[in-house]
Amino acid sequence: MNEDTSRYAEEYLKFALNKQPEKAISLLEELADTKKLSLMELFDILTVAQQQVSCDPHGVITLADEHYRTDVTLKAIDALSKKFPVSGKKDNGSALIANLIEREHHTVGLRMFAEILKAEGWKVDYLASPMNAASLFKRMEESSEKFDLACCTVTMKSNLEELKNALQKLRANPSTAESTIVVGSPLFSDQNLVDKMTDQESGRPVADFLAKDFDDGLEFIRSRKN
Ligand code: B12
Repeated sequence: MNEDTSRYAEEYLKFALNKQPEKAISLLEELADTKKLSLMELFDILTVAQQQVSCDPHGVITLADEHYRTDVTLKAIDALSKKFPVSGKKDNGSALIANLIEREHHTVGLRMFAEILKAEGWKVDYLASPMNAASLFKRMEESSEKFDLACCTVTMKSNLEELKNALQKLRANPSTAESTIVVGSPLFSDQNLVDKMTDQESGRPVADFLAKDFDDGLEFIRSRKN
């Protein structure tokens, strides 16, 4: 993380903490206009800020505060995405961006990555609300759409086993059987956890790529298109 990213994240968070969402969002919009920051750079600022929304040395932050700040971030993602139109970009294919784990409520990373892919020219089907994976697979079967790419996320260590099961089902589903599968998670900075993401019977990785951050994921996806 560079110095500017952490400084802007601090400024953004100060507004979000003081319940001034308009100022928080304008700050980022101005950075896009005046400093010509890219969508990825702006999302890096939001990521750093978001990772601190529950830091509380005095023990006074409530769950309501955490939800409020996350809500400001979701509004900021919306506002910034509108500033980066997709028109003129090549058509990369169709991508399913889904949360496969019902007990996984951390979805901000997935939301940002959906916008990054749209800006790259992907047609995105975004289903990030925590839901029963069986409902998602049923919906996919009914739509009979075939996805070129499927991306999902996980944050809680305790959800890794469930994710492995869900990914096996994703591989078996006609809509995603041929898809490139990418899973993003802060947990994948830990190589031990990456190593655990293999199918025990076949010994093969459960996804085509495990990304520790957006850059990592996007680089892999771009490399598959070239
Ligand atoms: C906001 C937040 C919440 C919100 C989530 C709201 C929402 N709509 O997402 C709420 C309040 C619901 C919540 C609840 C809980 N949370 Co919480 N939460 C956070 C917090 C503060 C920020 C998470 C976030 O939004 N990050 C912003 C995103 C953009 O960052 P990111 O996910 O790290 O994404 C980066 C990479 O991982 C990767 N990436 C992520 N997804 C994807 C997807 C793709 C495709 C790609 C390519 C890349 C990618 O790229 C991103 C950028 O480089 C973190 C603190 C932290 N330090 O992370 C705790 C944290 C994640 N929560 C934690 C915990 C423990 C909980 C609760 C159990 C608390 C409780 N006692 O109830 C519950 C569990 C809820 C559940 N069942 O899932 C722990 C997780 C520990 C762990 N890993 O097991 C953390 C780390 C806090 C802590 N320090 O203990 N939480």
